[in-house]
This record gives sequence, structure tokens and C-alpha cells, in this order.
Amino acid sequence: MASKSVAFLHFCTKAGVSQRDKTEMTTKVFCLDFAKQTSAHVLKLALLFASFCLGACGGSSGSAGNALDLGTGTQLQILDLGAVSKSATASALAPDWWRGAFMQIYVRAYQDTDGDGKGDLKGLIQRLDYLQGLGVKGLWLLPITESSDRDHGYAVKNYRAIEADYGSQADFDLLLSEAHKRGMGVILDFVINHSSNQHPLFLNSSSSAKNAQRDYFIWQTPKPTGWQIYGQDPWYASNWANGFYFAGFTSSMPDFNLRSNDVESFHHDNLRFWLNKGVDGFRFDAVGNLIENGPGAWEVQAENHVVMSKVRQTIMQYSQRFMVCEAPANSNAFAQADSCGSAFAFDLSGSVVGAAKGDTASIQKLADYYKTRSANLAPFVSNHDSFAGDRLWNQVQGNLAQYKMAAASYLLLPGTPFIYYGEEIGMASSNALSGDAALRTPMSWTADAKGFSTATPFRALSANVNSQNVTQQLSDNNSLYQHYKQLLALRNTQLALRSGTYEAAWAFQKTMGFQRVAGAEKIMVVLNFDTQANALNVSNLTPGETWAPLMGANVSATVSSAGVLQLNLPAQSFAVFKKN
Ligand SMILES: [Ca+2]
Ligand SMILES: [Ca+2]
Repeated sequence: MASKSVAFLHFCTKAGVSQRDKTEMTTKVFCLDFAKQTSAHVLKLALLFASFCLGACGGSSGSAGNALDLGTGTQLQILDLGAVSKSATASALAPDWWRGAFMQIYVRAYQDTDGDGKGDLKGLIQRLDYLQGLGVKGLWLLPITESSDRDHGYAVKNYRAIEADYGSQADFDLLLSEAHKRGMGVILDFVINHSSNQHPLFLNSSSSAKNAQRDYFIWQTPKPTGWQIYGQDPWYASNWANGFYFAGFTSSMPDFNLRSNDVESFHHDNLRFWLNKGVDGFRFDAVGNLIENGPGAWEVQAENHVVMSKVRQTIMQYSQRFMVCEAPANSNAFAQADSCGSAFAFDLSGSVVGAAKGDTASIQKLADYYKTRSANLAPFVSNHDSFAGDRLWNQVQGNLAQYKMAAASYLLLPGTPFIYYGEEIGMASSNALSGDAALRTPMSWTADAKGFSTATPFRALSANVNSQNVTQQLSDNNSLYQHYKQLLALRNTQLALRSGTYEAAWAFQKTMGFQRVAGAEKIMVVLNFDTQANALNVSNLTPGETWAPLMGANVSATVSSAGVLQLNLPAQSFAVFKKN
């Protein structure tokens, strides 16, 4: 026993270094206390500490084979566990609110109000008028629940608590009511595939093979072989209990066992917790990674659709809710009604940007996309992840004509469009940062950091904050902001653009066009991506009918007796018409 005590003390010293995180701080205090105990208490403390420390320490060393018999291990209280029944199901929003454009918002980077250099919910509330003025109808908030990563929020520690940096539950309730007053819905990022390794469920699960919550996560003994996910072996040893846990992204974010009924109930109860508060829906993270069937079958398994179909059923018991899934590997399958019902159009973004640059193959792909795919695929051009592409400004290297063509291309398509915060003002990524962080810089409200915070911001600013910021954009009638505002106004006022079908699409060289049709209402969009003017002949129309200009043209156009509409489009321009 003495040698084991020495080993534990050594482990305590090693584990108690960091004070950044509450759990680690608790570990340090515990370790100091532990060192003072008499031998009569050593074994009991050692067992408690071993089970407590296990998850917090990440389980990265390979001592699993020397585990002690810990009985049932740790029994930490789990604040986000427990049944939640469906209660208030009404919505304050218009039935088709979710067909308007969303703004994807990283709360930490949006607006600071308490001078700590980090954005918060009160800051977002202050900026709701700006978002309403732009014409946004929905907000997707990157995770705002308590996390251990202190940044992006995807390592969730408590699914029912607001991250302390962001404010209180009361702040969130106020955000919801203020957004709803402005006709905007709020959807939350829900991390269904994994939690933090500091979530109490994982601390319990990892404390002993006999723990009541063991099966909330995925354990194997001996360590499985042959696995590689995103270039890494996803199986990690735990230090004190037999077994290796599965973590598809990183050792600090263990995958839930989504075959477990308990895990399913856990998630559904947490969804209802927020739905009962009036949350308008969710964006689901990494739904291609939910269930694994082996080293060659870990992505987009058939069972994933079953999991998401059940989630969708729970959410749709509430009125006018919206959900959208992240599934880069097979977006169209997850957009179906027997799965998520809606998913991001990851395989469209490249065509939008390529078309804007005048690439004819991209223009053809863009014109064809919604001919064969679900109208519930949500178009976007960039987001918070670098794998999805750099910020649009960087992708078009600041070419404003291309930028405006890209925006017109995706904001008038079927599917709910998602704008990444700052995209509407031409925010660039940061030159001082790399990877995802470069895409997640503080919002450029002013030409310096002061519009975001009175303190030094938590992260470097966008590289073009001096030239592209809200103050500058609002004062320029020809700005990107005004361009986005006009496009959203069109979408918000024209039923066919919000919910119409996608019809009569064509592409020819560097031009393309399509119609959006809702009953008798027909809208025609024509785009010229060329750097020179082009005369277009749109054929197969009804002779004699007239089309009134809505945007990008000044006069009505009449279809010839041969069924052809002749249009002259200047270089890098587009026009929108409505059939009289
Ligand atoms: Ca703050
Ligand atoms: Ca998984």
C-alpha cells in the first residue's frame, strides 16, 4: 500500500499544475489535502482521488493494465441529468421565420459588455437591432453551454448551464425574448456526439468498469487495433480503470455511446430543457460521427439517421422549431425528413465561390445543384471551421465584385442561407493567427478594438479591421453591408424566394439563371459572372409575358413571340425579376 500511496502523491503533483479550470483547481486542493492525511485514510483517499482524477487527467498514459479494483468508482452528481418533460410548446415567431437568412454568431467574439475582453450574451442583446436592421431572421449561436475548452465550447461540461464567461440564465432568457420581439429565432449548437472529458458523466464512467454510468461512453479492453480517424488513433487509455475509451476528435472529448438508451434520454431531456425555455431549434454538431461500426465504418453509418430522426421527432413536438445538421461527408442524406430534415450544403460552397470567380465548371455545378438535391440543404460560403474554407474575403482576395456575386448566388437559392458573422461587412481572417482561430476573431464594429470591448480583446483582430468595419460599411451606400441588406430584404418580402421551388435552371458559359416558383408567384434570377457585359437569351418562356425588375435592373422585360427574354447584363452583375 505504501508504494501505491507514493505513486498517487506523485500523480497528484503532476496533475495539479494547471489552475485554469475549476476541476483542475479542485484536483490541486485535493492533492494538497491528500498529502496531509494519516496512513489510516490513505487507501480511501487514494481510491477516491484515482477515480476523480481519471477523466480530468485525460487518460493519455498507458498504465491501464495496472488498475486497482475501484469498486463502482466515482459517483459525482450530474447536474444535467434527469427527466425533463415537454411543457410550453408555442412559438412567438412567424410560421416560416426559419426560411429567412441566419447569422452564425460566435458569442465570445461578438460584443463584450463587462470589460473582460470576451463577448457575452448582454453584448449580443445590444447588437440585436443591428442584426434586425440587416434583415436576419435567425441566429445560430456556437455552443454557449459550460465547457472545458474556454473557447469554442464544443467540450461541454454541463448541457443545462450557460458558460460563465457569457453570462447568466437570466441573460439568455432576455436574449430569447428580445430576439423574438424582433421576429428572430435563436438556435443553439448542440454537441450530441461527445462531451468534455471533465463532464461528470465521463468522470464517473471512467472511474470503474463497474460504474453505473460506464456505458454512457465507449470502452474496450484490450485496445482495438487498426483505427485511424482524421490521422489519429481514436482509442485512449485511462489511468486507473481497465479499458480504453473512444474519442473520434481528441482525447479531451470522449464520444458518447449513442447506442445506449440512457444516452438517448440524456440528450432528449437536455433538448427539452432548452425547448421549454423557448429556444427555436438547434444546429447539431458532427452528425456523421455518431455511431461507429468498426475501423472501416466510423463515418455516416445508417444508425446515425435513426438517432437524428428520433431527435427530430422530439423537437418537432414543439411549434415552428428548426434544426440543421453538420454532415460534410453526406449532407443530402441528412437533409431528408427521416434524418435531420435539414443539413448544411457543404458540397455547394466551393461552387458558389468558384462561380463568383468566373469558373465555368463551378457555374454549371451551381446551376445544377438544387435540381437533384434536397431543397432543405442550407447554403453558406464559410463558417467557423477552417476545413470549410477561409473567410469569403480571403477566398476572393478582397475582390468586391466577386464578393457581391457570391452573396447574390447563395442568398437567393432554396434552403435556409447561413451568413458567418462579419461576412456581411467583408471581415477577413487574422494574419496573426492560424487555423480556426484566424476565422474566429472579434467582430469588426469599428476600425479598432474599441467597438468590441473596452479591454484588450481575447484574440487578435481581423486583418482588415481598418478598412472593413460596421461603422465604415453603414456610411457607404455601395458597401457589402448594403448589398447583403438588399438581398435579405428581397428574400424577406418575396414568398417565392423564401419557399419557392427551384425551376428552369440553366448555365451558359459564364452566365446562369433560375426561377423560384410558389404557386402563381414566379421570380427569375439571372447572373453574369463574366468580367465583360453579356447579352442573355432566356428561352422557353411564355410569349408576351412581362417581368418586373426587383433588383439589378430598372425596366420591365417582355418575352418575345418566340418565348425568349433578351437581357443585357453588365460585367459581374445580376438581376432579379418578378413575373407580372
Ligand atoms: Ca464579457
Ligand atoms: Ca461517435
